[in-house]
Amino acid sequence: MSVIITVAPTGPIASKADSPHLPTQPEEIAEHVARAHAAGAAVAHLHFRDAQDRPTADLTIARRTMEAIAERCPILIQLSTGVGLTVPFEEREALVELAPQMATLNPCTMSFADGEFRNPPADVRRLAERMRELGVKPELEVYDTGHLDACLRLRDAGLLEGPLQFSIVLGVNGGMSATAENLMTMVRRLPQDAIWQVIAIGRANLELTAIGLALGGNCRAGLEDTLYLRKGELARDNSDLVERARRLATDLDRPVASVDEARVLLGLG
Ligand code: KMH
Ligand code: ZN
Repeated sequence: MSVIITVAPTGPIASKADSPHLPTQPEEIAEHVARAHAAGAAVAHLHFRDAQDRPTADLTIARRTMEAIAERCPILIQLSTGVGLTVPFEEREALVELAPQMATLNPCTMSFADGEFRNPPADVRRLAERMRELGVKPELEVYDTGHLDACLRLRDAGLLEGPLQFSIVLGVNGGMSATAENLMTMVRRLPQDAIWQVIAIGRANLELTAIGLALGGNCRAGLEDTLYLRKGELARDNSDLVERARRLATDLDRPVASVDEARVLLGLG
């Protein structure tokens, strides 16, 4: 089965002080995404920053970034509705009005690093409903087993249509830790027809990405998840991390999906 590689170029947490290579402004992000697409990424998971590099759900910035990417490559767009810890849910959910092919749906409120990541049940249900109306495919970000159960309840309530698409997120302080055992526990609990990828934050990124690929999952690569290519060496570009994911997949004898193949595999029509 082909591997869908998602590039996550920016995220909501790191700053240019953490790595001068982090793209934060529309044109920078578009340049990184274009190089990541050339390296094998079929999906771009996008967070936006304002002029002061703070996480934002500003629709003008989002539109400008999406247009700058579309001018450069045909990569599929997955908007983060997680956005950032300090952004109100009402602003976060408005991003799906831009009708991207995909957007994330975070099913549960949780501690997240030193902050609180608010996803009240009624807000999550409203967002899931709106995504269904707009035909935006939810990418379900699960940080623990209870989050997976919450997604299955949304499905049973008719708010999510299968096959469900999951990101198993490991290594966030507040979610499950980044261990192979936790990954296996989650993979075993997924619905049979689920599409899934591993998102491993920090130093376990490479190992757990490799295990996820070996288990038949897709993968995510990018500076949102790790700023380092290897211990003590900052990744100079998102494409370096995508190249590494591509090598892992190829060495595991799994072809890397093109954008068109990814569109079919993800049921995007
Ligand atoms: N906003 C972060 C706290 C997502 O991309 O939807 C988590 C996040 C998940 O960004
Ligand atoms: Zn994200």
